[in-house]
Amino acid sequence: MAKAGKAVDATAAKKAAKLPQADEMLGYYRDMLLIRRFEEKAGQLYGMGLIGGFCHLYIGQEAVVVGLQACAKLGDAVITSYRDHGHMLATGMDPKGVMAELTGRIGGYSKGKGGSMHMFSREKHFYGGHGIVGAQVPLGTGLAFSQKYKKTDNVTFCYFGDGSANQGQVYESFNMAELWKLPVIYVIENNQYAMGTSVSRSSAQPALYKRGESFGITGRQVDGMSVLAVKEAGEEAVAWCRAGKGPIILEMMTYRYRGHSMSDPAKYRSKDEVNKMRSEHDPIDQARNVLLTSKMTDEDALKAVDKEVKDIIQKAADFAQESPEPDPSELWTDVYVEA
Ligand SMILES: Cc1ncc(C[n+]2csc(CCOP(=O)(O)OP(=O)(O)O)c2C)c(N)n1
Ligand SMILES: [Mg+2]
Repeated sequence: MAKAGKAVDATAAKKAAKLPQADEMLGYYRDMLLIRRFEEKAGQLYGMGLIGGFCHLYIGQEAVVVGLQACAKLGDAVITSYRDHGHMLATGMDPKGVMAELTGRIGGYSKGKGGSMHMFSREKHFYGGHGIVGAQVPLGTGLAFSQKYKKTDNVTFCYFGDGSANQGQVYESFNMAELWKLPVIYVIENNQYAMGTSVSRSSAQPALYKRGESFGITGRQVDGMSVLAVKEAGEEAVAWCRAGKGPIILEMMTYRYRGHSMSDPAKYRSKDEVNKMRSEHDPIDQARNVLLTSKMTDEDALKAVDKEVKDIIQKAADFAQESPEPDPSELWTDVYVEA
């Protein structure tokens, strides 16, 4: 496997990336933990039959979105696939509204009518949540076009998977984005599988960061299990786009611990492979190690964060079960834009 994470001690982390301030690092730990606990709870509620339809968990990939959101500023846009709960939480969307959407309740972001794959927040500049593989890539490119056309200095983070990187529409988007120098960061979350198909079985050019070469788009391969490595790469990418240099590709080497969706028994990979990633490269454990070995914080402070996160998630789960189902009349609303 290429460059997926290394077990990090504080010295290695210092070499790999400049250490941030203690409160920043603790913030990354907290934000990754929030996503992890949210997803675990969503998995539980799904198992209890409280969530219907599709549900794709982000567990294992938390460092990617948390590290990149740490580089974002107000007005920067985010768009992604169906594996989207982590992105919503990282943009600051309310865990209650996200969880209630999963349970199909009126308190959800799409009033319970969209479910896991179809949530949006104009306020947080989160543009979905897309179930069609690769569909978010031309849409994200369009968001970046709008940012440039309106003369903002915002950027778009357009996330897609290794499997999606083989979609034709990705290359049409690359062409236009480079031609018009659009401020879009194409984030390829290479978790090494597209459903049950590994990158090596499906990709003639498995180094996905090179996929923009024929358009003149620069690409970087990044350890997506290390929030610090992600942040460092993100800062370069954001500065690149804000300076008007056009798009850039970040291939994040990452891993999902759970199946593709809740119905995937994941027979295409061994338990050893998964366990090795979890025990040696886990992004949250790595952040914890950095925090403790560099003495940025202590066990008590981490316990307080764990408790805070647990409470938020429990409240979100309660809200998601108490909020009523949408009234049948809701079938007729939100179909078209209502003036
Ligand atoms: C156009 C299209 N083709 C096929 C599918 C079925 N499908 C859903 S997810 C998926 C795999 C995508 O893998 P990847 O892009 O690596 O994302 P990941 O699930 O690993 O996050 C496929 C083939 C789909 N939703 N849309
Ligand atoms: Mg994948």
